[in-house]
Amino acid sequence: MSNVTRRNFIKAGSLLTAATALGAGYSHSAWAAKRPKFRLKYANNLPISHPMNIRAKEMVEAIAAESDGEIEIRIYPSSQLGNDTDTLAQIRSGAVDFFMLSPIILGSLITNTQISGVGFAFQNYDQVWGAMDGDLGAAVRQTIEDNSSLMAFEKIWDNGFRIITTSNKAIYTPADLVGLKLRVPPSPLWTSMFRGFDAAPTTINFAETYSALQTKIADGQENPITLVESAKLYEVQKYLSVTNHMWDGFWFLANKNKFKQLPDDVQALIQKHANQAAMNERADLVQLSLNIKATLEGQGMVFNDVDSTPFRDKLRQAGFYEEWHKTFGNELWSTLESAVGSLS
Ligand code: X2X
Repeated sequence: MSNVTRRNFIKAGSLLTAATALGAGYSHSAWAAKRPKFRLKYANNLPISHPMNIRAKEMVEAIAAESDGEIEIRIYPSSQLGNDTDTLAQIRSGAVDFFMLSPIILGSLITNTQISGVGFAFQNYDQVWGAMDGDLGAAVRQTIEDNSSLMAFEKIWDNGFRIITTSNKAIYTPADLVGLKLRVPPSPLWTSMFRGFDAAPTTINFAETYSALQTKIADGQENPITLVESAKLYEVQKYLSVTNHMWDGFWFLANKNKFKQLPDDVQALIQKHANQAAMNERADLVQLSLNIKATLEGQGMVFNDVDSTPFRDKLRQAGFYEEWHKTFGNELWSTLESAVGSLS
């Protein structure tokens, strides 16, 4: 793509359809002028500079190119169509065709999707991908398809291991979480986990998180380090405590009926490129995480490492693992434990 460079694109402020962007700069102008046969809408809540949106742009461009301009997917990043709660309603109704959403937020609709977010379960990416590309991911995708108007594509995208930032103190031990006004995404598991630490979790959609931190509605939040940078949370947060308390991903969700009404070859083409983009984004996030500490320290953030053992012990004493083992059931819980070891 000659003239539509990554920099011009990011300056654009919103992601255009592949056809429009490519029409502006791509050599195959013949099909770019063609009227697409399938015009689809894809929403997500991340900044356009996040690797997830960079790879999503490549994905829609590849789909447009390989379909000779017949498939146009317009991307709406940064919650442009509404916050996660609103957009979840839109994809359920079919007003939006695709939506990238954390399995833990999806848990507000389908409880068992939250299994991948159990606190301190995953210790490393070998465990994550062994589970999410294996039996646990398959079980969660099946429960999504069986219990909603949605379906999830095979490869989950990576959000990363979540850490805690605050404006007022470093977090070293569970005692530091007591009474902390902590923003969490809308999900029963998130609230339950931080109540287990006697924190004061407050449910706020990501779209409203920066302003909530700026106005001190919340003193802290928890997100992967790459999002602290891409969402510029360092502007309103001072301390970054490397808790790695949860791994989180993003399911590429489709409205099941609308997607299955597309011709089989169109479905296959979209899934091929979406799954490939997920694999590329996973690699991007690992690379990005290597140098991001220096970047954030350069922005004035103060880092500290954390020993996770006391945090896991506290959750155990609070009955968190017991509660969610009961909620998810023995079969799903043992699928998780077969990937990460015993949590009880
Ligand atoms: O809302 C969040 O914190 C985010 C962006 O990480 C998710 O979508 C779960």
